[in-house]
Amino acid sequence: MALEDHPGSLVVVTNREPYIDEKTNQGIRRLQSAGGVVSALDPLLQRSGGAWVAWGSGSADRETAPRGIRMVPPNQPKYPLHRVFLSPEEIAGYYNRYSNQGLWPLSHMLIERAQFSREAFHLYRRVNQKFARRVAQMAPRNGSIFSHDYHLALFPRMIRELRPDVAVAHFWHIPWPPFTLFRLCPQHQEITRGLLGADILGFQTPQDVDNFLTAVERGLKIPVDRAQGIIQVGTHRVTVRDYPISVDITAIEQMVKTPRIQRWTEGIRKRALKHGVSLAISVDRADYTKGLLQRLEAIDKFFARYPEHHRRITFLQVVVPTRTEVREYRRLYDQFVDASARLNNKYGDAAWTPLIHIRRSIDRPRLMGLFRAAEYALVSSLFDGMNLVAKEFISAQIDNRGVLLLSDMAGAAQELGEAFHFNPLDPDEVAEQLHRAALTTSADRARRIESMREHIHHHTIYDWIAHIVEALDEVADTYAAR
Ligand code: GDG
Repeated sequence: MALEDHPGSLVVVTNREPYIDEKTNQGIRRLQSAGGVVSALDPLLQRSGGAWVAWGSGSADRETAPRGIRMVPPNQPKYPLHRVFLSPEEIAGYYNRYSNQGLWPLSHMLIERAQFSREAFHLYRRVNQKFARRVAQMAPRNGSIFSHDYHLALFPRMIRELRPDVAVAHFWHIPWPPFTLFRLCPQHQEITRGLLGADILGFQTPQDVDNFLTAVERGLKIPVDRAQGIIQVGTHRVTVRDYPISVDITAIEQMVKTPRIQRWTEGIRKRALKHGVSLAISVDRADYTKGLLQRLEAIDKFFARYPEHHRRITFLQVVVPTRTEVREYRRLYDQFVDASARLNNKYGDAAWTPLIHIRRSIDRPRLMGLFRAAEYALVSSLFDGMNLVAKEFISAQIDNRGVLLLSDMAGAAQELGEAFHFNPLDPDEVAEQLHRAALTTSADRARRIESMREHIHHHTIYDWIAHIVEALDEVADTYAAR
């Protein structure tokens, strides 16, 4: 049965909220989260009238949400956003420490960065419990819950205990590490068991599914049916599958075709042409998993080994500072700025800047216009659940002229076989692939881009949602029939 047949039955649960209210000198400013997941789930809830539950992180969030509920979108209210408010201690323990300094680096296999403590876990559990209690109070009878990511790993089990009548799908957006590594998390059993509270458990790639099933078998000693991706925990059945996330390619195509964005793209192209350079773009949050410093090393290698590309290619790096409350993130950003300056001093001259660095976030339509204007995109994550930037770049390439250079370690590499792949820790290989990409014919570029565009057209963010929600609906129906 389709979600449309049960208006109001879906509750989306995420750490980050879709609409944030911030206090400014000019009054309250409303911000909308621009991420791919929000922009796909928000219209769904607007249509089907469900609800969203998330941490109320904005400085004016309490003010604009009497009794913790804000109707959104603010201009045309369609569904309730339930805000879960956290104390500074909870934010530090649940968000900055356990989630971002523990589970995040460990899931990306960067073990020396991972820090765990019982105290942080205690706060992580407490916040997951807060979310579960809140959802338990408001979820409709036999409703469906779609919860997300590593911040809320304990939530599925907690909500199942409180509300056995609801169907739960949980999606894990980041990689799931091999068990030999995952067991380093002191609470690995609780984390795995927490997720097993879901009915549908989604990961980005078959490899992540495989690693998770091993964690269940070896960490919890629960048998799994690998062929079907099914785990039976007592009377509860969990279906584990890969659901690779994607983008709204049609919306991106339309975005880059609007007159405003066409003019912006033309302006960028003209400026590049005037300087005789092609643009190679990278866009990331300033996160160590994105391989920013390794990328600069590879660019250095590229210019050192292939001087014929001097004054021919300019790397444009949009780096958005992120998680700045965590010291390591601030340090990474500073290191990136220093390394960029060194690179520019080494190779640049009055007429040519090898690497231009944009620090601020660019609005989404312009970013897509930039993707269209660029001739290359360089995505060099050390590990990445999927990497939506890679798919957005391909989606924006409506002229079929760009080349995607993509790390083997991004989930997207499994689907985008026509990209130029490389090992992000091998600067020589990245340099060689950049050189190869620069020499490729326009016919070859067009063939590659077209094939990847076709793939994305058949695997959009809406297909992703539909597959998960359909699976969830089936479970909800069996619960309702009980
Ligand atoms: C996690 C997983 C997985 C970036 N700078 C600007 C901007 N962005 C947008 C991009 C893209 C998004 O942010 C980043 O998504 P990614 O997928 O690349 O990476 P994470 O943020 O790490 O996301 C990842 C994802 O969840 C989804 O499951 O793919 O593996 O780590 O959409 O365009 N957007 C705008 N201005 C910027 O300056 N407007």
